[in-house]
Amino acid sequence: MRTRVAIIGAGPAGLMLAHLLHAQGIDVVVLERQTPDHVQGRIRAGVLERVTVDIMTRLGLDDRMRAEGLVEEGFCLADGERLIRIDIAELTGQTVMVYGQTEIQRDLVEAAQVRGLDVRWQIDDIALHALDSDTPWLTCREGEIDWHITADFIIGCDGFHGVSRRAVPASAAQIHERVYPFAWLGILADVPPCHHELIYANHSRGFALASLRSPTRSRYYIDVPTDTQLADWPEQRLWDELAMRLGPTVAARITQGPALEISLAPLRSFVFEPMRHGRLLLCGDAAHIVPPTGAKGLNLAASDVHYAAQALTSWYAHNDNDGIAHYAGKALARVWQAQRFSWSLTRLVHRFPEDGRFERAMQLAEFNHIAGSRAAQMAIAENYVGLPV
Ligand code: FAS
Ligand code: PHB
Repeated sequence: MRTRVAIIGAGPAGLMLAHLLHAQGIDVVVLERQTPDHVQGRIRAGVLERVTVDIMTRLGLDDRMRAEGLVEEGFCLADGERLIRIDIAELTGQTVMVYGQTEIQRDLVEAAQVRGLDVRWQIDDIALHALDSDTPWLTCREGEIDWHITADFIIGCDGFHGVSRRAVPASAAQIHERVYPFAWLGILADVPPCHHELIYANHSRGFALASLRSPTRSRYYIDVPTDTQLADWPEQRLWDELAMRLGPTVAARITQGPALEISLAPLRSFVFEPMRHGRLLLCGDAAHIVPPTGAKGLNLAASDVHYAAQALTSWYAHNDNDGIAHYAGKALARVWQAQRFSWSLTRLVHRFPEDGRFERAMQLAEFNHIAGSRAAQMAIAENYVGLPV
């Protein structure tokens, strides 16, 4: 089989890129290990930067997002009882959109079927070959059929546990990693949110996040030790802990309800370089992971896709190799900015077990600085809405 661009992974990165290239008349095939239901059932991100909203709009897939999504003009940092509001709209002229990754995934998968994108599900044993030639190829199995697929480019959009990154020779690879000493325990429930904006709370008992999906659906997180088991946290214990960490004023507005989903997510900062090896480009979690504190994961996948689509489109339209040659540099520059912001916000709103009195005093001083400085609030706001692509 011959195609122009073979994309591994039908998560948000893979499908956004496939749609963008398909819209340019570029032949793509998407190879996904899971079923559509499995991919659509994952509960992950919820805050969209402009780069992600713009891609969905360019694809003509923004109707439901605009109808059901919530435009957020600010968010809050809570230091004990004190709420510090970051007015992102006033400070940057921009907003973020609360619209679940599950919904984005559904919009992308449904449109792929309607628009006739070649997406293959339940594909096994993908192996990549000849990445540093002009005709890279891969082998894989679809049920009983063994495929040999030749392409001009292979795009690794297969997430942190995928195969693409591992196809880059170790001699050419560099890994930067920080694993955090806590995980996020998240609950999704069909109850009205306790606040119309997100609240990131740093409490003596630990971190808590009050987030939302709609006026009737809420998403909450607390941090827990990495060896935590879900069985350790019956729902009532989670609601009680949330109330303590968010403080009495906010707690009084929490509506409890049965969980639609409860999950644990480890926290890590991870960057793999290079994001291009020959004719293999890496996008999204396949190349980098951020702690979810900055809400950057999905949005970084979108910015990689933005640069990759631009590079591939000009390659096919103008035989211009410049975009491809500069893809890794451009994407990585924005990745490192988001890594810095996610790491610094994680440091601000979490209590690290190794922290002593001095580190805690530094957190308090940082909160005081933010509370009193427009410049400090501006720095947080411009990173939260997303730096320009
Ligand atoms: P994805 O992981 O979404 O998609 C990769 C796809 O490749 C998957 O469908 C997978 O099945 C497929 N694949 C893997 N290996 C394959 C193989 N060998 N062959 C074929 N297909 C293969 N971000 C936030 O901003 N806020 C959050 O709250 C948040 N919560 C998260 C919670 C969890 C548990 C996780 C894991 C991530 C969370 N993120 C969050 C980050 C998340 O949003 C990711 O950044 C986003 O899903 C990245 O999208 P992709 O790069 O497309 O990777
Ligand atoms: C979420 O709503 O799932 C969410 C929001 C903001 C974050 C992380 C997760 O920083």
